[in-house]
Amino acid sequence: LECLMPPSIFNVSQTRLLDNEQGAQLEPQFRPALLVVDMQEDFCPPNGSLAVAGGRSITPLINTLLTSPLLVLRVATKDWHPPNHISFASNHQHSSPETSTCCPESIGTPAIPFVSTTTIHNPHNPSESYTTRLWPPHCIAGSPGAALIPELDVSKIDKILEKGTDPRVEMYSAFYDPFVSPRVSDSGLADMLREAKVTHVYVVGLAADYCVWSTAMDAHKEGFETVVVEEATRAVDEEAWRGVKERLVAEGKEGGIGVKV
Ligand code: VGL
Ligand code: ZN
Repeated sequence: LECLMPPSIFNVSQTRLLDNEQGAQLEPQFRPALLVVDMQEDFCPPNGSLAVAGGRSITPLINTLLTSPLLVLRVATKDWHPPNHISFASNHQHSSPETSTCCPESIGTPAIPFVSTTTIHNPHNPSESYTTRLWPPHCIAGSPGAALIPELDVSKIDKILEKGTDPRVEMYSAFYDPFVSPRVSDSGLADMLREAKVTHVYVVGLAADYCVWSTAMDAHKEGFETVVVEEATRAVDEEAWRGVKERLVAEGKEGGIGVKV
């Protein structure tokens, strides 16, 4: 079983566990958590409205990682949007010529899968804004597409967090939305990790170039040593993943905290 563990988790944890057993430290120095991001039907072939190629194929590895006795916390996230969510192209019919071809009236399969972008303003502070990509409707709260895929061993999960529940903001990260002054949505994940005295955060799931990346950046920002287990992720766009991966690694170097991929 251990040989199946990616070296990034297996090697580090072996060393740290030994330190702890020798009682060298009063406070354990290696308390890893696993974050399983958005392993939902809508992100998986064959029927997902925003299917990521190979999305289902990483589940056996994730299930193996979930059995690691070293983990002090195992958290799964669900993208969980209301039907009027700001990230749905169908909710921006008039925002650009392209979007008008997408789902004219209600939720449905868009004529073209990925259309355009929109600028989102902080509802509490209109001067703060960001431009974000629009998507086909996906992970509508309570719908079959929002369900975790049945292959995932949810019996091992300690806590399931829903994110993206506020219709007014995009929220790729499992921690919070991109606004800072003030923040609009916070899942409480950072507090949960600190309460469990987590030191290391391992991120797996979908999609590498959006929610996994964004979650890893925030985990690092919150002071956790952060590792994306690349074998246990898949990207919407391989090219985009290569780009953001560089930023992850650079971030790790700058802060002196390892963001290993
Ligand atoms: C995601 C696009 C839109 C993700 C979520 O889970 O990576 N991507 N919403
Ligand atoms: Zn989403």
